[in-house]
Amino acid sequence: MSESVSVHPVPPRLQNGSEVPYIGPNIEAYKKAHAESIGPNADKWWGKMARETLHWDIPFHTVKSGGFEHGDVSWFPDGYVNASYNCVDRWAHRTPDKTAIIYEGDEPGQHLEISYSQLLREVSRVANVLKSWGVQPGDTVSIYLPMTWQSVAAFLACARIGAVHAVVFAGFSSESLRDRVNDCKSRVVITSDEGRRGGKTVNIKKIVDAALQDCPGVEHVLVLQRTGGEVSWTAGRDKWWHEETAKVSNFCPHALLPAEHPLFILYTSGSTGKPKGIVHTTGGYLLNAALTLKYVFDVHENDRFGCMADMGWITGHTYIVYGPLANGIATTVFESTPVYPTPARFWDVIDTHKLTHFYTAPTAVRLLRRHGEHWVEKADLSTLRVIGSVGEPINPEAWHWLNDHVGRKQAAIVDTFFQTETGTIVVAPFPGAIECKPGAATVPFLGMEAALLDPVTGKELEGNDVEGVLAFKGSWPSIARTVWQDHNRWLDAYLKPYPGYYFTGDGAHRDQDGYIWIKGRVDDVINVSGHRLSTSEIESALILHDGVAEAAVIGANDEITGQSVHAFVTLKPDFEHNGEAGLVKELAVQVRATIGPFATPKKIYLVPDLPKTRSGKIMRRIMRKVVAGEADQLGDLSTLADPSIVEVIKDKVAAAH
Ligand code: 6R9
Repeated sequence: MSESVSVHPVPPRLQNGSEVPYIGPNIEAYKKAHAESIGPNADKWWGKMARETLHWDIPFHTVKSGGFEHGDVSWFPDGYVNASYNCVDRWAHRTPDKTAIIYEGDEPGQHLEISYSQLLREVSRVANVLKSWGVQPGDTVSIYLPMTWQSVAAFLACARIGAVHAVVFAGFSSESLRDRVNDCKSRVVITSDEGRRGGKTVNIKKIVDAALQDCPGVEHVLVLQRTGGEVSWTAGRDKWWHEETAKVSNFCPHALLPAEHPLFILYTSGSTGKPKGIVHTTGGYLLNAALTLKYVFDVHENDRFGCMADMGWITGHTYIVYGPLANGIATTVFESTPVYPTPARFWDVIDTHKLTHFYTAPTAVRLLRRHGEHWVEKADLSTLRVIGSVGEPINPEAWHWLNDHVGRKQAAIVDTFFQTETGTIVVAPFPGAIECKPGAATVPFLGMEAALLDPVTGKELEGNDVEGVLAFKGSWPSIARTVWQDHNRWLDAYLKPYPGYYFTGDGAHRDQDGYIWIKGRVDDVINVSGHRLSTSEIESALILHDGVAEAAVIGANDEITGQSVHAFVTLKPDFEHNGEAGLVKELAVQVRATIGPFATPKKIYLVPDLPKTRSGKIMRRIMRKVVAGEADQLGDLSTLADPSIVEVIKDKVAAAH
């Protein structure tokens, strides 16, 4: 592979642009900075960064306590820090009129800029409403909101008073929302009447109403009026955002919170069915959100950052809300889609708002690439300095397309690897220092020590040109602390597989130059358009259908979405249906309704049986190979209980393509 890889030097806008990169001009600068931030220097380095980057209400004396060995990591444990104060008040005091949020609505031309002082007032008002409902530090508040600028205020209002926000991506079904609200026991839900996306109306409140039928603990629902559409109303429980915020004061003092106070819960899929409520704490998470944004994107004071992710995912939490605002720069809240009303939308947004940074996912790049270059050519993209990619490995073709047509060989491309659990970017290039190779996530962030382990022995693989599972030695401030009310699950999934290390669940290669290439998940997690889905979660959704006996779900390569969901389903013997096509549709609807539209299988195959070992284990490997067109490489089938099923599966798959 290494022979055909192209190497791209630090681009012109990071060599002789108006800003001098923090880390540069070459890899030696990175190596020096990294060496000074790890090993025996780590605590000193992190302590200095924490003091310089954040405002501490009460300074810390201890940098770090505990570790991965006992699952008791804590950072700055005796310090007090408030995320809302750090993201809003600091800048509202110094530069009240500076833009905090660029809101780009669904329809082109529908945009607003919100200043730091305006944001402070809105955050304060929402915080005061929550307080008036008795929300206390440590209480959870569930948020199910579309991509409006007030969503940012909802996050920060919680953080201001020490409430723990649990944001649920507004593409999740009512059932998924219900399970999450119940799991974290929220008394309060924040939502909107409707949403707008791609010219369509999304019935947000309707989904919330359906979910809350089975959430007896919810007492208050704060409803933002986004469209003014008709919605059903539960008197006593539902309150309009604009009415409630008009009753309270425009200022709310921030709560004094220990650094280890939980900032948020974010649910994510693992290898088992039930989503995990990943818990992040205030000081450590905020510090790394601020630092990774500053160094990986080389962000300076007057920059205008545009992260196109949804706020309901970790990328949105960290790189729409906390990272940009903790640096006091402008952040973009983009409500629409890359192709609405045309595939020129992203480029128009960058041009209109003079964005300096653009952060998206490979799936969007592949989609836009398919639409052709002519959509991007007309836009003035000369303000862009750094373009980021996240969510899945970026194919070199997509990387080159970004570099040629969006960056126009003047801007840097950073392929950033991280996870809900790591909170913030952990592997990425430094744009002013490192020559990039398309497809390589490149090097560990400062203060972090990546390790490749032999998957079987757990032994660390030294040197270069090695391949193994990706893990991290020692903790860093933004690593999650636990799974909400299930600490053993945290330990079992992440810290116990390789004692002393945090295990990412991804495979990786370190090439001859020491660059890290992420190879994808080594567990049963599928990545569709950057959305993490567990095979067992989708299987469980399918089995909810009356007719389904068993289901096996696999991920297959997909040109646009990276991977796609393929499901093999067996029916109960006495189940009667009116034809396969209708049933397949019903099953797809079942998954949409249970998890959300983004989890819908691309193909569903009805089969008489699944390939199983004699001990009853489903051999997903076989289905994976058949769907990948590699049926000639099925390997050893001798452990199969009924080898004849393989032929049936081959025929089914062939017929469906
Ligand atoms: C940020 C985010 C995490 C999983 C992760 C990995 C994949 C993310 C990647 C990448 C290759 C990158 N992933 N970034 N793979 N290159 N630059 O996506 O968080 O939703 O928790 O997913 O996404 O497989 O383990 P999350």
